[in-house]
Amino acid sequence: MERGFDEYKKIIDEHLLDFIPNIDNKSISLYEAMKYSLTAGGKRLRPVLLMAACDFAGGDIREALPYACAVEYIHTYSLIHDDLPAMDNDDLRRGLPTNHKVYGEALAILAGDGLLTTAFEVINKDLMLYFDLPEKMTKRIKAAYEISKGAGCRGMVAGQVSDIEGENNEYSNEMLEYIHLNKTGALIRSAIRAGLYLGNPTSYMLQNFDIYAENLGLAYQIADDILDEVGNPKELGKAIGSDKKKNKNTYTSINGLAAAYNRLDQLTDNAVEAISSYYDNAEFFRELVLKLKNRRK
Ligand code: GRG
Repeated sequence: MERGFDEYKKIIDEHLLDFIPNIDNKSISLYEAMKYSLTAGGKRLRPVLLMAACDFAGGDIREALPYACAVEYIHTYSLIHDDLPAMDNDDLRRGLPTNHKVYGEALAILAGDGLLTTAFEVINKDLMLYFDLPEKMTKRIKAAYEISKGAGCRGMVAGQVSDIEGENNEYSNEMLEYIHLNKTGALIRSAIRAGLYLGNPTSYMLQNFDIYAENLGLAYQIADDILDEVGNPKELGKAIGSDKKKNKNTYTSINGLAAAYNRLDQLTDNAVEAISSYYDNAEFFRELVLKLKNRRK
């Protein structure tokens, strides 16, 4: 596989709005609020992972594009809702005022709803193109299932509920990992599995990448916890210390900063090890997890 992160990201950035359906002019504020958060920047980690996994498994990334964009719609909805006063009540995201600060709470809720439902509209529309091609249809149904499972009440939504309920309660490390694996890890895992299914994965490959994804998801969240303590607000595009202010359970609040760095190293090593049998063929995934360990935003 020869493409790098920036090449996949460029494709996503160029096509992210292409799959948003025409919204009646009478509801144009909905389109504007959805577009505001979609185009506010962002690393595009999940759609890039989906495309890279599809490439890795021998698929055609042009066919993966609607699924990759759908995953970014779901991620963006989750950020809009997470920032709402009823959840984390944040003013800044990706260096810009949060969606509800610009459009008001009601429209921000609806923009999130719009993005979430559009994700599945896009996926279903794509599925309908393959009625007569059962093999391609099967891959797509598996990808669609992975995405809906990761986003839903056995994935991201479940993790978010436990995260919110944990404010002002002290959690065990086991509970904290459950939250991380679901709130942050589930959609990352779904993106990777969906991408693999859109190619031609072996069951061995699916297993190896599950271990990779799980470790990457946990590592990503622990890096986020560390950044919330020691990050640079300018680089992060948001204030630091917000977890502490809300009495949130984080890896650093429970175990301290040094233990968090150790755990991050350990998880990164586990992820690298999970894909080591592919040697240079999995270089993209190895480099990515190492790069994310040292991320500053
Ligand atoms: C509202 C159901 C629901 C879920 C929200 C994603 C999420 C769940 C909450 C965000 C809280 C948070 C800061 C989690 C830490 C890890 C994370 C998901 C960070 C944001 O994702 P990035 O780093 O952001 O991929 P960009 O802006 O690059 O897309």
